[in-house]
Amino acid sequence: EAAGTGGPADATRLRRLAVDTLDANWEHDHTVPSRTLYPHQWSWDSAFIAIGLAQVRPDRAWRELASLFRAQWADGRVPHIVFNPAIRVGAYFPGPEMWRSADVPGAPAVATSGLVQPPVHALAALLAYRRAPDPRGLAALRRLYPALVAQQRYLADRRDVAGDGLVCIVHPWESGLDNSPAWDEPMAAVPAEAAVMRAYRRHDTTHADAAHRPTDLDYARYLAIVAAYREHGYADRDLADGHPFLVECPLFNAAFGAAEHALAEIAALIGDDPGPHRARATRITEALLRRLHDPDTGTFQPRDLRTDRLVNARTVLGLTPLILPDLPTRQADALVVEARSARFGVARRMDRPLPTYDRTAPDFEPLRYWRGPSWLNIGWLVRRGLLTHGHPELAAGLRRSMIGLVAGAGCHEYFHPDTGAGLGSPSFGWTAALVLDLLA
Ligand code: 9YW
Repeated sequence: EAAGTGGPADATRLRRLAVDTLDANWEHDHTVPSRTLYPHQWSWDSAFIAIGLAQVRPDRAWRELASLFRAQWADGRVPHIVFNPAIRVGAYFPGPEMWRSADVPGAPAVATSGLVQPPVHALAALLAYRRAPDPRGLAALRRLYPALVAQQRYLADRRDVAGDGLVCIVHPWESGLDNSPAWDEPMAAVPAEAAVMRAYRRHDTTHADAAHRPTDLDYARYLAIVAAYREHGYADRDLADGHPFLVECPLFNAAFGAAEHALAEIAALIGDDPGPHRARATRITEALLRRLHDPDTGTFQPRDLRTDRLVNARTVLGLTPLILPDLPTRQADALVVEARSARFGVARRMDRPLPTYDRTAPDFEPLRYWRGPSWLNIGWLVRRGLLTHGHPELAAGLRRSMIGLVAGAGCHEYFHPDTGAGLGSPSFGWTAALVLDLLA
């Protein structure tokens, strides 16, 4: 166990650090993930952040979610970035000039991206309410509910490219794990050259070590996919005919299913019918089992719709369907075996943090972003899944390990998966919010 995670004084110190970080990143109606690297509002960041804010600043938790959903498009999509017009043009790349959302009918007045991120917002809203179950919270839930339903409807109606009941992501950024090895196979088929990046100026590599970030070739492909989707008017019609990246992601779809479970509970709280949400949740879990479960490995793998094959890389994405309460015991048990294996090392007493990628893989990279480092949001989801499926001791081990990371290095964006050293942005929103949640 990392030093300094034991006593109540340590917990008080960590809580103070987390609240200070959230306060410092608060920006009129939302929280920036990082003042330097990410000075706008990000979709799934806001969801995780609301969970932590609910404990200390419940009013801000609801404002965080409300401001994000004000930028929802007419088709129901919740954009993955909402640009703050007060931030200097060029402070973040790619900015509004790349997305040109103003040209798209149905986009909001504020500039946004055209992509989405994992829909963890209904779950966040439910958990925020449970932390602060007062009339204001209930009123906020009531206001959010139709927007959360529309978010799910967009994904179900427009993004089921294969017609199999699962959501297809059209860009690695939609997964939230941008450069995960899970995307290497589908990305290799996207035409682009690293040289394209000479025409642009990346900003991430001025705020963070380039060796810890995606490569220029990754970025060239990211931009090629954005351009393809934008030229298509961000319309989701006919994607199967030519869009260069079409993947069904286990985490995205687990979040999609968990959202229906959360919506059922929210519906019951506000006097609406939970039945349709429960039925949809069941269908999503069945589709995940049918389409993304790999019986050979016992884990879940992304499906590349362009080849109709499961991706081979064993990433932490595969463990996240544990958050689904209706995942059958047999498959849940197999995921726990995978989590406890040398690949991920989840244990009652963890000797190292949970990595984002199989640490025994030859291309495991302990410093590079989503290709190895440990991230609090992923640990938080896996811990939730372990609790959901009756593994409180493993969940406690993971919790201790995550708190130890923040105790040792502060509210960093990600952490070295061997040493626990802090990497990326030093004052990161969801790290602060989720450690508060873990300490509650
Ligand atoms: C980028 C804000 C976002 C997260 C993503 C993460 C990163 C943006 O930062 O993407 O420029 O690389 O991958 O999950 O939402 O924190």
